Amino acid sequence: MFRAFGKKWLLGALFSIVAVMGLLTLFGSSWEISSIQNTVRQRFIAPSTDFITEPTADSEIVTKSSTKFEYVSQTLDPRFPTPPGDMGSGVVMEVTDAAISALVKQGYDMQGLNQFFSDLMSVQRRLPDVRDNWCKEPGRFLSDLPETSIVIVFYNEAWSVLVRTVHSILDRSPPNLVKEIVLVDDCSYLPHTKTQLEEYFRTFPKVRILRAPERQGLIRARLLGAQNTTAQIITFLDAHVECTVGITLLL
Ligand SMILES: [Mn+2]
Repeated sequence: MFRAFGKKWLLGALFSIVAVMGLLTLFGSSWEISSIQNTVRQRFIAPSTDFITEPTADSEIVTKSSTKFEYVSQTLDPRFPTPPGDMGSGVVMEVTDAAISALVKQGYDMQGLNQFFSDLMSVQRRLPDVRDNWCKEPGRFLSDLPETSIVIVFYNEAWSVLVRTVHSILDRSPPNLVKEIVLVDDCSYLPHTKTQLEEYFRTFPKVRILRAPERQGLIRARLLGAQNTTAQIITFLDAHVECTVGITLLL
């Protein structure tokens, strides 16, 4: 009896220590994250729309001794209404239709996010420039940055989320810095990750799709991708991110 109690107590104490350590890690790491990232995250989570500002100019030219890159904000076609999610805004829609709410639920269950709303947004939507002024100052980049191979592992990722990830990289990175994007399929079974994905990116010479022969798990799949890269620098990205000017947003 006493022994059992003692074990439980020990177990409880251990759990408490682990929990406290977990909390410390959580808060510690979030404090360590730069204020820029926090601001970005807050801005994107906050329902307020004050961050949605029109780009001051259609493009910004970054000139360095060996690098010249133009950040282009995609402009909207005035003939059409502003698409949902434009400039990083959230999709606002009251779902009253039973069929739609079933689809929303299905997307949540499958992906853990509102896939239905994601699918409503453009895969090349506009994003605001959320860089801190310090980051925008000239001379922040090295003039001779090396090119990188980007490895993205996906497993049954939603179509719009995965495709938006790739577009955002290609659309907002200096082309000479992105040597290739290696998409590693960790044995997905959703059909859109197969032929449809291959055909979609067939005209994108930098995008390659690598299929793991059997389920690897995230880290092994990343290593598989890494072994199949050609640049000296490898960048690992999740399959559900969106790159905006000078920064990657974790969605
Ligand atoms: Mn992630």
